[in-house]
Amino acid sequence: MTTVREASFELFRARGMTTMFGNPGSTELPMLRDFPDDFTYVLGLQEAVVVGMADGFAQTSGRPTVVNLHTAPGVGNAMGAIFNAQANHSPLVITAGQQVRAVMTMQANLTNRDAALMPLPLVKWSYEVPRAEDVPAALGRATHVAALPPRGPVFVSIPMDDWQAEVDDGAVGHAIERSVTGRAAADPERVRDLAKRLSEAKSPVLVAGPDVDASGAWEWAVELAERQHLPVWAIPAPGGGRIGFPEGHPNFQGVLPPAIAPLSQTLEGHDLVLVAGASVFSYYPYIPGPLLPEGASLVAITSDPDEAARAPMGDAIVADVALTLERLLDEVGESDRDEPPQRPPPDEPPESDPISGSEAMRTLAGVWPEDAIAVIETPSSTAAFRNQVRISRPASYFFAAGGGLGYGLASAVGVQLAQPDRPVVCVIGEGSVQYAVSALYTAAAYEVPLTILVLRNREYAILKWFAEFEQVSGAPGLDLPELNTAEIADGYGISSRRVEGSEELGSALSDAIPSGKAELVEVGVAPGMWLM
Ligand SMILES: Cc1ncc(C[n+]2csc(CCOP(=O)(O)OP(=O)(O)O)c2C)c(N)n1
Repeated sequence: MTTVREASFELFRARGMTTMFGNPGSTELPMLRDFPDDFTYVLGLQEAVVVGMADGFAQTSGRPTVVNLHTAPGVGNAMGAIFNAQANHSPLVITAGQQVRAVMTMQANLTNRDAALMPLPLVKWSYEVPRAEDVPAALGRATHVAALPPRGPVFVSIPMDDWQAEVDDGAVGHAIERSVTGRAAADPERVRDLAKRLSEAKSPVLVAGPDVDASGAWEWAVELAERQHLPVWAIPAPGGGRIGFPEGHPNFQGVLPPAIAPLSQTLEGHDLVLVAGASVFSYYPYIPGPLLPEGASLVAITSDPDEAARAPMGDAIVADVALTLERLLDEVGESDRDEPPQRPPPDEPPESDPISGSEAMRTLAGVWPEDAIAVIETPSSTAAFRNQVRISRPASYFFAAGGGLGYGLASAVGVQLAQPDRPVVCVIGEGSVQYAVSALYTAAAYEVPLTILVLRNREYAILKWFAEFEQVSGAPGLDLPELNTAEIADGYGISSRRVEGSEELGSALSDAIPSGKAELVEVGVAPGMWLM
């Protein structure tokens, strides 16, 4: 007879889910007993790190990824990271241990009371299995729900005595064999309408979002822009977990500002705004104004019905972005509109001591390997990174669309684990490092060859910018005078160095990126916001 544990691992194995991220407790040990040799357990030392690593791994591998957390406190620690995973559309199958069934009603120590309520509303589905033998079916269902569009995290609470129970082999066989696919094609009539609107528009513009990349629509977006002579903008940076269009491409114009009034001002002169693979829009801060420029209409293509429904303006087509753009290309020919204007190359930032965030990003751009992947959590230098480095390959940029710090360092470890042959560079503020600092342990222990570039500006720079914007004076807690991240990294077993100036920075990065091991480079930068 087969046990719940054997059947569950068989199900994971059949779906290629053999890398699991976790932090164990006593309630999880029965799941981990005799851990199969063909599985990898990646230990994170705190649950926000566990989920962040799994998020990067799931997005990069494209597969649902198993996470195992320690009953209520483990889930509690993970909540901020689960929030990010939801915003990132990251397919995580999150499991947590639970007390044995016999003592749950008396609420013995470690019982997760109302376990399925706890991660709501951040997960797509949350469940505690009614009978032990149903665990494999619940995990099967969880995997399908996580992977169906819009992808996202799901949660299953599993009492610790369930793993030894025996299953119905026939039923489990069906659960393991099932395939469920969710790439929906758009209504052909709507696609023809859109093609007509696009061809007839005088000055259409394409706005590319993260799901272009996640759905594999990158080449279709490029083809559409080239054929229709479309200028292309990226959605506002805070909501953009991935890049949907090559930022060094001649049609690319830049990153849209994140607030209502300046965003519509930027699109002025366009009569049709085509948004692909994004919500419309993830605005912040609030600067009221018209949602669209005078005379413009908008159409969004998204695989997420909720994104479509909640948009404050425009029409939407709910369907797979890649399939829809591919079909749209069948309907549109070469345009005779003028080619869009070309964005100038990035400015050379003025010299300063310490260097500006822009100069640090320019130095990074100078040593950037063509196939490198960026994981970004450097609030005051994100705009400078986008402008200076101009990532132009798919699946090469990851950012917390939810805005919760702690994603960057953790996710970078997961991205590198899923892509061992591509260089991964995490660019991160010294404040942000602290939210997931123990990811350094996993990077060292699992020999993850990640490069971490820490920008040390001795403050929460972006919050000082917000304080000015919100006309808040006298707020405490915005300075970080002496945080030595390089020494902290040493404590976790990561080789590190502190540098000053672009020359030292360039040479440190040139050593670290191809070194084949985890290295941290900390550079001093001037306080402030760096937009160029
Ligand atoms: C979990 C979480 N807590 C707090 C914040 C608020 N927050 C946004 S940016 C920021 C400062 C980050 O500092 P640092 O990484 O040094 O970057 P800098 O702004 O200096 O570039 C903080 C605290 C957040 N986004 N997420």
